Amino acid sequence: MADTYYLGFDLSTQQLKCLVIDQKLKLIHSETVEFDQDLPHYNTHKGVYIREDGSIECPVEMWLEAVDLVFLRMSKREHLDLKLVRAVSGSCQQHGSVYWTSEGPKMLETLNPKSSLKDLLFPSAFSRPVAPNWQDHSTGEECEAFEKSSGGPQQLAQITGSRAHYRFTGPQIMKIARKEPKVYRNTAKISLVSSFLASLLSGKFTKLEEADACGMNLYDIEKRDYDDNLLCNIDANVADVREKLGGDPIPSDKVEPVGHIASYFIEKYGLNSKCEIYPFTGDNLATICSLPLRKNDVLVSMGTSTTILLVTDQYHPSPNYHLFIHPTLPGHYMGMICYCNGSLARERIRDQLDGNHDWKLFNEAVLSKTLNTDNELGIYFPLGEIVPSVPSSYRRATFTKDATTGSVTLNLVENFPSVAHDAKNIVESQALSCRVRISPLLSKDCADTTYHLGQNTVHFDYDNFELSEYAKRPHRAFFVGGASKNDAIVDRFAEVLGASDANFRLETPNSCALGGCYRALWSHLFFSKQTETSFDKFLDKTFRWGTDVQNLGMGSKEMWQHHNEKIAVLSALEATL
Ligand code: XUL
Repeated sequence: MADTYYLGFDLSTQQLKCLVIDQKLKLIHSETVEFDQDLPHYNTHKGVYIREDGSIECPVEMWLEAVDLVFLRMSKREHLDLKLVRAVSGSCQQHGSVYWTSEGPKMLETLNPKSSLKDLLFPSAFSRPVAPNWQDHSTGEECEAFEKSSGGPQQLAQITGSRAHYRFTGPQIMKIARKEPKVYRNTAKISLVSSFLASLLSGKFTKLEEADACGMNLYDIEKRDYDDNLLCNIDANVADVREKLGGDPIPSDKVEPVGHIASYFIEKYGLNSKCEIYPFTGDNLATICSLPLRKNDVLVSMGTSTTILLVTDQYHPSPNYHLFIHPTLPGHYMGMICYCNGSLARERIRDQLDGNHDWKLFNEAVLSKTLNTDNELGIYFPLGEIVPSVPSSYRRATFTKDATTGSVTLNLVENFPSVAHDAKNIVESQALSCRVRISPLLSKDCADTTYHLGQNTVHFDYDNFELSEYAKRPHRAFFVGGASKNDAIVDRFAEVLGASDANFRLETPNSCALGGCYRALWSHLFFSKQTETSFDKFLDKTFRWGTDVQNLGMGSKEMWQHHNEKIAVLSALEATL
């Protein structure tokens, strides 16, 4: 069978990347345009402008130029025949928004290949030359309005999967409607960055993609419709706001191209007229499409901060994390839990143990069987934390538990007997916090019934559950990011989370763009009826398990049980923050 190619774009903050894979998922080519280096005339710093009033924005013109440049470079690569590309999808920075004039969408349909996207579209296709970036923090008043209009953070999270966030598109559009009324009036259509790029490539205005639309604080996830009450924050003329957003988003369960590649790219760069464009999504959503993640699997990204992405069928929103509709698995959601205190907090303790920043002593403590921390628990937040939502704080405690009632008595202490205790305790409490936050997002049948955790009620964030709620194990855990290379840290995390089926470690340098490639390939096969397999099963089968992941083996079940003992203690200790 002749080779066919699939493109996955990633329009992130600092670069535009395009990966090419073949039908066997083999990487054929990777092309990158770095905004600051390759397009220095825009004078961006790490891809953005930071304004005097603190707003953070990206020049849309730069993105147009980057799209031409990435295609120009690819068209010159000898080994890459762009005629073989059958389908395209991709991932983009979440929450950003692009504002079109009424001429803009029409201009997309008649792009002359003799010119450039920038000269053809800029500035007249856009009512605003810049797009708000996810790092923007200037929408405090608008966020307040969103939470007020829905009844509070919990109610807003219940409707849209998240409480109000500065970066979310609804508050950002509201700010523009209030502070730049002329711009807002001149705006006929609004794209997310993902639907903007899909629009450029398909040569027509493309609706928002449903999963990415969940990052706006506007979309009612359970009703799968915009919430009129929330739209009202932008403008009382709700029908007009809906019209600007292009009507209902493209449902995630509809596998259909948004169109074919625009003739501009066929004539200019030699793409094939049969090449299909599938919906683009947000970068975090594309990351879960780059891995064979099924329901009840979790991805733990261990960087400066710790981020958990998981696939769930439980709609259990919280103001402390995010739920989005899953981009490719109908009836499922992606949970995203972001902790501020990850590596940085651990490194502080490492440096107290070893002035040369060496992990040896820290790791020995983490793995030590003789260092007894059984009746200790610590909380280490050098930075303010999101989960739980508290300012910078430290707590150390020893505890006793009443054998009959299970009630916990804490004894707060200034220090443990040595810093080695902190090393062991920080890794354990970070992992335990992840465990209790993912539990309500796991299916009921993930509960391990071997152990009886007891009926006492414990409190975490906005939840009051019986302890038994926390007897759930994810099916598989995937560890990525800098700290996942540290065996001691990752082993202990795996042990506390207690995945029932497997623990894997992997490197994900291109995950967002790869997610786009896989979505393009699977969508093409599914739409052309070459496969009936669902996305997760397809990826599970085609994924290169032998080469792309390292199996870490199973954590000890006894050790998992051992950590059960500290769940109520963590709840009690968090109550002191
Ligand atoms: C997610 C978020 C960031 C951006 C990065 O909510 O704001 O991860 O998507 O591009």
